[in-house]
Amino acid sequence: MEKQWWHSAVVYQVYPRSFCDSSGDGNGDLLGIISKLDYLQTLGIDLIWLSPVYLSPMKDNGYDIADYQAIDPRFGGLEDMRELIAQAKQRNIGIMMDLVLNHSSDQHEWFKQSRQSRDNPYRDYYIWRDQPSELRSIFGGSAWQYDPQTEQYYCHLFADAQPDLNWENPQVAKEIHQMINWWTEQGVAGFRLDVIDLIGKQIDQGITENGPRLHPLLQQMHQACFKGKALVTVGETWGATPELAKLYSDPARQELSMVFQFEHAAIDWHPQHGKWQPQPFNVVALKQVLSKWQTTFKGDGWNALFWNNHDLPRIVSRWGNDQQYRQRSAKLFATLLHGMQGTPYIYQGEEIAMTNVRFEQLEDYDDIEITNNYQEKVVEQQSLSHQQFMQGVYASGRDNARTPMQWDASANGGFSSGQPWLKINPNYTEINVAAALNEPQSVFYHYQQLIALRKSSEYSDTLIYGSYQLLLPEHPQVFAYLRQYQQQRLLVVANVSELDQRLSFELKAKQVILNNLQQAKGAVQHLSALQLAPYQAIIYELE
Ligand code: TEU
Repeated sequence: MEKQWWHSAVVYQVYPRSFCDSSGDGNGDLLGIISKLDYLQTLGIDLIWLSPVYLSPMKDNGYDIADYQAIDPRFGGLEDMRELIAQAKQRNIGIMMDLVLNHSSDQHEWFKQSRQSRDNPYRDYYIWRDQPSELRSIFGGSAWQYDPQTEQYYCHLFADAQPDLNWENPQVAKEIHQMINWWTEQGVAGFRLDVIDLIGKQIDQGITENGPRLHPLLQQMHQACFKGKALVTVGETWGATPELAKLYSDPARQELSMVFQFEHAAIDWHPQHGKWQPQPFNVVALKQVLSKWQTTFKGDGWNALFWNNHDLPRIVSRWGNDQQYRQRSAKLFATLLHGMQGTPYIYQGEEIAMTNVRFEQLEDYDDIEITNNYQEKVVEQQSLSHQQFMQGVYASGRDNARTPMQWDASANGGFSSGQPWLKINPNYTEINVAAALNEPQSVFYHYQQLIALRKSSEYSDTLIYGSYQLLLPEHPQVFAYLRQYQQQRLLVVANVSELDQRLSFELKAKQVILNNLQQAKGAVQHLSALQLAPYQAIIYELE
């Protein structure tokens, strides 16, 4: 396999509205991000994936774009963006822009034109029909919105303020390509492509995901925008199977560097109610899914590794224990992920084990997915009670990830001197960056060590390119796997439970590389009689 610079990269996702507010208006901004670059450099990351900062009415927090080449005034201006790119570059950090190409905002000039008249030159930039189909919006309700001006319906797979672009129209592709190239000229290092598996849709056949035009469109985009440039690209693909992931990320096919697959992220969703009624966490199922992905690519694709993003609940609350074992279980999940093959992504606050939040009132939540689905499931269909739905929000709501970043114990967690756009998690007085930096055993330093191991240690090749083999596949609580590269072998072993474990491996430890418990090294030296405490995770080098 030909090596690529981004094989060894570690990415940090910033959700700009909630990261750091320099202006005091309650919204994070670009100058705020610049002020935290030293912090990110200390962590050791290579790339920042910046969730959207473009001009937006913020119906979906920037995933509704009104102008792809302007910065929303809440976040700053283009000068600030150029400054961020330059300042990051000085610290060897690249910026990945978030490309939302399936839809725009209804406030985008293209859509304003499109809805004017049926013969407007921009009419076919969007998808208009005389009659709605049965298609549902991912945010609840019909995917079709009637527009009285021209007496037709437009398609929106997300909110009605997010009309879907018509990728059947070659002019759309052309404009988008120009826009992407303009961002590349600004010096960005790559792109994350939002719900990219939807752009090949055949709406009249009811095909939305993985439509027949998807890969031809991506190959065309590659030719027009990515080819021959040192860019990294990652697609968001909820429906990806290993076979589909190869179509996107096999270097020979010239599409994307890698994709986010979500099989593990949806593993505990309810068959009918999805994320709103999560089922008990099953370690064996998680091991199966992740191991399948770890062994799927043979130079014909690449994994993107993540537990969290701005759409998912916090991993420490979801599958760890965010009370008694908050730090230890957060380190366990970090160890499991960063021990695997692929490019790891860290979501802001994950590195200090920020937790889910519980607001009593529905009104304290901002997320359109929460409010629209409440309307559909509780008010209209009455398929879930208010209480049931709130439990779902506590477990899975997207705002769990979006509460302001907790920088210190001062008012509003040091996020803003004003009123934050979304309430902060009240636990900021204890869980914050300042506290983590002051404590040598904190989750932050565990992430820092994992990144350093991957990037600049004698184990780098094994962590990045080594083969993967799952051990104890049926064990209900222990997740253990081997990584091997040439003569070097590593064992990652983690007790994903609150029980003590006794294990016996026919393997010989050379040394302990990382342990999330402070212990004399001899205490865990013998793999033939290994005792693991609750949520203990260790990386060994083997003989
Ligand atoms: O997310 C895609 C998406 O489908 C999510 O809404 C996800 O399915 C949902 O959280 C599961 O219940 C992307 C962005 O990451 C998200 O923030 C946007 O809201 C969405 O696209 C629309 O642009």
